[in-house]
Amino acid sequence: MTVPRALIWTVALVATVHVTIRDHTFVPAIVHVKPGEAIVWQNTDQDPHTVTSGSKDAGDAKFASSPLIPDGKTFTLRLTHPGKYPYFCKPHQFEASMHGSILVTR
Ligand SMILES: [Cu+2]
Repeated sequence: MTVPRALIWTVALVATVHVTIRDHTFVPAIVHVKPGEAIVWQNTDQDPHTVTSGSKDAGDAKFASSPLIPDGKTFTLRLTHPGKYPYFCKPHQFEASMHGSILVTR
């Protein structure tokens, strides 16, 4: 079967980066994406986690925080502006492994 070139381009443009949350750890802790690419976190822990912008208690609100993500559920985020976006999990902000970074570059 021949796949039209236009379709291949479409697939490339909606590439998705996956982050797994397991044992209170974002894996991988640092992800690189292009503007607009989807980042999908999947929680595989029994404990709920969040993806919250910033690196401190209150966060910096560069993007809207996820709700608590239950076991087995996902949260999807797209960032359109290049930059470095540190993030953390609100309930476990004092655990080093519950911090991560998103690097958005053109
Ligand atoms: Cu957490």
